[in-house]
Amino acid sequence: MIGKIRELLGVDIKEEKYALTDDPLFGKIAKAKKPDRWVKSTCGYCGVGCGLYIGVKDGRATYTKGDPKHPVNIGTLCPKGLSEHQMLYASNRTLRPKIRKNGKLVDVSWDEAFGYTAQKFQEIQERYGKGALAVISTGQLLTEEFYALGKFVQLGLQTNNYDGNTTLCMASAVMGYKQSFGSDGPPGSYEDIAKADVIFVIGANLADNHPIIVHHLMKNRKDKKIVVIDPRRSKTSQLADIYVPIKPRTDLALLNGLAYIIWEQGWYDEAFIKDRTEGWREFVGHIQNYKPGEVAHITGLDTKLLYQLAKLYATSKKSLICWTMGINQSAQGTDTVSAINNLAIMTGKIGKEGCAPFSITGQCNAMGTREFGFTSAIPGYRKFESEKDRQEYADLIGIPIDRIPTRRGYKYSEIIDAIDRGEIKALWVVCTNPLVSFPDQNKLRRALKKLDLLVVQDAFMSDTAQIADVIFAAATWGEKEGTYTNSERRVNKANKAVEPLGDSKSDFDIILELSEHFGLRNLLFAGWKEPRDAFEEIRRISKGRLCDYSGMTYEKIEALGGIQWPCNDKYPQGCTRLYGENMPFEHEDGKARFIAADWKPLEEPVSKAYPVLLNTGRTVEHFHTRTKTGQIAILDNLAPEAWIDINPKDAAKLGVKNYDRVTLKSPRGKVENLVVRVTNLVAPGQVFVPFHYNTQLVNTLTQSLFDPISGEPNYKQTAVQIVSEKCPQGLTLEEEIAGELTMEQEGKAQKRTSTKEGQEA
Ligand SMILES: Nc1nc2c(c(=O)[nH]1)N[C@H]1C(S)=C(S)[C@@H](COP(=O)(O)OP(=O)(O)OC[C@H]3O[C@@H](n4cnc5c(=O)[nH]c(N)nc54)[C@H](O)[C@@H]3O)O[C@H]1N2
Ligand SMILES: Nc1nc2c(c(=O)[nH]1)N[C@H]1C(S)=C(S)[C@@H](COP(=O)(O)OP(=O)(O)OC[C@H]3O[C@@H](n4cnc5c(=O)[nH]c(N)nc54)[C@H](O)[C@@H]3O)O[C@H]1N2
Ligand code: SF4
Ligand SMILES: [Mo]
Repeated sequence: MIGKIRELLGVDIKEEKYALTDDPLFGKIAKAKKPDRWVKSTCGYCGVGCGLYIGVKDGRATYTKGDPKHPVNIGTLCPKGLSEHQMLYASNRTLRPKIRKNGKLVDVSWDEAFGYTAQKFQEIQERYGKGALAVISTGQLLTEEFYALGKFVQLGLQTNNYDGNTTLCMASAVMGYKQSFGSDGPPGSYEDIAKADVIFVIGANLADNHPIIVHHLMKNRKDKKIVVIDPRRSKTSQLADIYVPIKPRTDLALLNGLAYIIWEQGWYDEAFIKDRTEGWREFVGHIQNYKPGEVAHITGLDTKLLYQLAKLYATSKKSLICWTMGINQSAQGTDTVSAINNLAIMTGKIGKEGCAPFSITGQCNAMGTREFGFTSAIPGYRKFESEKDRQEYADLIGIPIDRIPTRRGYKYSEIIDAIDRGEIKALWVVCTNPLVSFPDQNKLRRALKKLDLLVVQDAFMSDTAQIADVIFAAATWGEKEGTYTNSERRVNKANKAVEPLGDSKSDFDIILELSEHFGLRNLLFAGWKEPRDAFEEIRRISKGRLCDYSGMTYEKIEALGGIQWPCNDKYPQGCTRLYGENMPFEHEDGKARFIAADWKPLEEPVSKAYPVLLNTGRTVEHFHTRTKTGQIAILDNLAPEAWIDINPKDAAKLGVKNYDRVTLKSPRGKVENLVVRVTNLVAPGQVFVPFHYNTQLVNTLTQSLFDPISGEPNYKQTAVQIVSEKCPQGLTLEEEIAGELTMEQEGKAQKRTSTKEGQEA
């Protein structure tokens, strides 16, 4: 039996990876693995920010366990956290730097890798201009590394064509917060999730992707109402009191509609609106277009439900809205985020216990790059456009102001377009794997072929590393030190438990040593030896800013189990929530803004050729492009390949059952060999496929369609066709939708007038 279980779990007893407690070998293995020491650290996967201990035996990481004293997770971890130490020893780690010679990647010394790269970067920049070099980074380095990288790229290499995978992820939340409140920065805390009376979870599948937040969600469960708004019956929706099966990407209409009802019923907070906001009058004019009948039509929801939701949110004492990619990853992401903020400020549900418009972050340090990464802002939430901000920062670090760019350069997708046009010639990719994660893969791959030089800095032989000209072999989590900021602005300490594997180096050391080859180390990093030196500069340059670290030290962070910024003389222990009574909003006048934005239908709606809407996302076992989780047997064996969720009605039409294989096609490409899962979790006409797998690369299908403000891709809605062996012609369009499309095409679509029915509710 145990042998069988081992076989099923892919257990290799020789590697002493797993043993079951009733296994006779268990005692022996447990003893052999018993750590010599435990190193306190923080999980390096997602933005929840769980505290943990890494067990080390003979210089190898052998265990991970939750820190019972850490306020985020109180000893618990999700499956990825629990197996995190195994990630370090995957066979796909990059162990030494490499250069492509005669078409093959060969090991070289660090000196050669740095020397070659520096020479190439310089040649390209001299010949084509500074901006011909672009850099794409990540949300997964340590804050000290982000800060070093940002300084090096913006001030040293002097290219502002610098962005990160966070533009695929959190950019809409960032820009939405900026529009509404004058600055980035999630105002809430996990404590608010625990204490709220009502929680709206919109476009977020916490149960799979932020599992430990679910502990906070479940606190005081019987006294709270949970509403999950998602076109798909996600695992999280199964925890809800009210599940709201919204039509894909109609959230902005829903939120405007809820605002209308709250206004109509007088459920708003007049004093808060008067004292702390701007733009109310215009906003009230705007929402007149979102009467319940119209909104019911757009969203597919019943008007009674709309009234119920508006009432719940506005009239409960403590109401919180949290969201993630179902909102951000949309061509209307930024405005939808602001629409969430509108609801919070019209009801005064911000800056108070249990209240917040709360963007949950994705990667372990998506926040750190927002604070000090120098991509979309000058470190410390300063603006490129503001001369005052530029001067202040230049003075603080002692460099001439003219080194600081006066505007942000190209965003991620604009960088790819500029490569395609031949304008950008060299690309340095740090800690991200576009060859799986970026939309419209065929276009991306075409563009990358035009580069003169591709440098990839990765801890694993990612798909992108495999096509690189130069590889910088990076150390990863557990092998290096610094801080991560989690979703609730909590700065946590991550520590080094073991030495970098092989000849790999921490990203911090890579950046500092590379800067020497440009003669820039003294200008940018004078006296810096270790991450702590960067942290000390961060404390100094953030003093007085919203993301104030001045009151933090490494030691204090560890002692308190993380510290939520701002942390300074006023908030020596950190600050639980932003924008309370004594904290003005960050616009010049201290007030929040109502943002009047209109919902728009899909740019690429379903059609006769592509009658099904594809939704993409995640599963609990895997992290993104699987470089970290693909070789951890206990995770990978549970989800070894991509599947497609299909509604029983559509499955019947296609003549497919569970475990059959189908092909998906979009105007941009096709994905074959997807395993069918027939399920009511998706509605008819909609399918869901995880995006993790390079073997069934779903981003071949997704569009080059981006939010105009944030630049975030519209990953969640793609019109596709499904074909199966039995049904090679694929599905036909639902009659009702087909009818509507024809009407619209013929210009006969009538604007529906709203009905009065909802007002009875
Ligand atoms: N296991 C695991 N955990 C992770 C990650 C991982 O790769 N694996 N990645 C981390 C990162 S970087 C991120 S960004 C987060 C992402 O965490 P989530 O945002 O929770 O992840 P997704 O699965 O991409 O999408 C969330 C939900 O949006 C819904 N959705 C799709 N379209 C719409 C729509 O039009 N409206 C609404 N309201 N909802 C919609 C989807 O059905 C899905 O349930 O997870 C983090 N945690
Ligand atoms: N269709 C679709 N596509 C999506 C999404 C979706 O929902 N649907 N979600 C998007 C989102 S939210 C995100 S965040 C992106 C994520 O997309 P990516 O950023 O491409 O995904 P990761 O696999 O996390 O890539 C991180 C890379 O860094 C490497 N790495 C790990 N640790 C270190 C380290 O310490 N140093 C260095 N230098 N490298 C390291 C890993 O091996 C890996 O290659 O995907 C996006 N793509
Ligand atoms: S919830 Fe996130 S931070 Fe916590 S253990 Fe899991 S992956 Fe790590
Ligand atoms: Mo993300």
